[in-house]
Amino acid sequence: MTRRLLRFFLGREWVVRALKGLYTTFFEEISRIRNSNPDIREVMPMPVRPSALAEPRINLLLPGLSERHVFGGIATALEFLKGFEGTAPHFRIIVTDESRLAETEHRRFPGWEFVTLEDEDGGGRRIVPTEDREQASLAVAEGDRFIATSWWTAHIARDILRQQQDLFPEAAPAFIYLIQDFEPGFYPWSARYVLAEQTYQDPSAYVPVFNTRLLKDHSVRLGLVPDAALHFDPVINEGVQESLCKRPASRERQVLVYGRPTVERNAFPLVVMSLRRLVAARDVSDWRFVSVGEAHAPVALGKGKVLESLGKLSIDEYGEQLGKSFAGLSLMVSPHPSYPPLEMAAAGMRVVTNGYGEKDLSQWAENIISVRNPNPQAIADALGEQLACYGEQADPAAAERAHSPEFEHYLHGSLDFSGLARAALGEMDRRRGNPDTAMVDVPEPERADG
Ligand code: TRH
Repeated sequence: MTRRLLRFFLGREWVVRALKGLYTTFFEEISRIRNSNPDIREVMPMPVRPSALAEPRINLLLPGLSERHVFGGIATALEFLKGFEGTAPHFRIIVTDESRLAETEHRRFPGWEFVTLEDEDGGGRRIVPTEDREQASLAVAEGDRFIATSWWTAHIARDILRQQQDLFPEAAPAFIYLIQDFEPGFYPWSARYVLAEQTYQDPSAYVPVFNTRLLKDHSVRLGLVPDAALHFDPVINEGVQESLCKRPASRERQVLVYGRPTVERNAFPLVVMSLRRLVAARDVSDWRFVSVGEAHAPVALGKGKVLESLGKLSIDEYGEQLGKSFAGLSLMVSPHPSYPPLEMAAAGMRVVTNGYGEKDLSQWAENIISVRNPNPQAIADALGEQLACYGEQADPAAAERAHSPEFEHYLHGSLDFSGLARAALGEMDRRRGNPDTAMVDVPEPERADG
């Protein structure tokens, strides 16, 4: 009720104007309150206590598990964990940024037991939220091995390993680091930037596994890892695939935008500026512009056109939008391709995205147009050219004519992480007692093409 009322008032233009005025007048006071306790909560230490659990256990350190957090990165990390089946009898997911998980979330993980930090340690499959770790400790045994999935979970993994080594000198000397982006790039030069950067700088501390060869190559060029580092290339999300197969595509005059205003790397201002140029320059009166990924207010594009937001959809609803949109615009300022442009291309849409360094997704599929220097005019031009093709019969086989091994693999491959999991664990063992041998002869992972 209070939320609804607040939302109602915040939707009034005069309220927003008044609040902006207040903010400007009291900026110093507000800044004093906001910065009264400078801290980077996500790297808060994880106190450890000894556990007598005898057999090995694989631990996945994940920032969040609630459905609202699950986009591509977390979904991939959960799949990655499945690759470790058979390598240990026990599994644990340590959720670092959530203090509890709602009952509704429990149902999404059948076969897993939800526990708290205070509970007595035990085997099996356990999920433990640890945001409240100031008051309690994590039970760690000699056979615990850890997988970090973001820069701050890498800091936590190092912190845990240091304490584990003190308790059990025979414990594993390194952790596995699933690297899904160049994460210092998520911030301006800052404390978070430098902390994120550090996680790549001591190669003896971790065994990297990169999400995409593109990202690995970027890191090799920066001198962070050797070329022999492990990597995998993604395959289409099973839910998206099912949703696409469920209904025949019927292309409407609709542009689907990946619109996440709070995720800087998705460059929402650039998306909006480009759409405004497009609307100003062309007759798009019979086109609809729809944004998915995160709820935001409708954005005026000029000439009465609006970018409507559908928010974050279920995978099935998202697939439905992919099936009915003619064109897509999805930006990602990073060496990683991100999943949405690939999903749009797999659905047969005409996709405009951006290049970054060596990233050029137009090499992946012929219905992806990668704008090398993404600026509003260049993006508007590229999108306009695609919309002009609407009269032409949409080519249902476009996605089938994948012209790179990566996209072929994305469409038809299967993602079996078991080979990579074994290679990563093998590398950890190899380093035991001799960190200098790190990454010397790790074999290239096998591609699990279908
Ligand atoms: O987790 P993500 O935000 O992306 C991350 C980071 O971008 C990281 O830098 C990248 O390297 C890593 O993924 C691999 O998610 P991303 O790539 O933007 O993928 C979005 C996924 O979310 C997509 O696979 C489908 C799903 N999705 C929904 O469930 N509902 C929706 O409405 C939309 C638009 C997407």
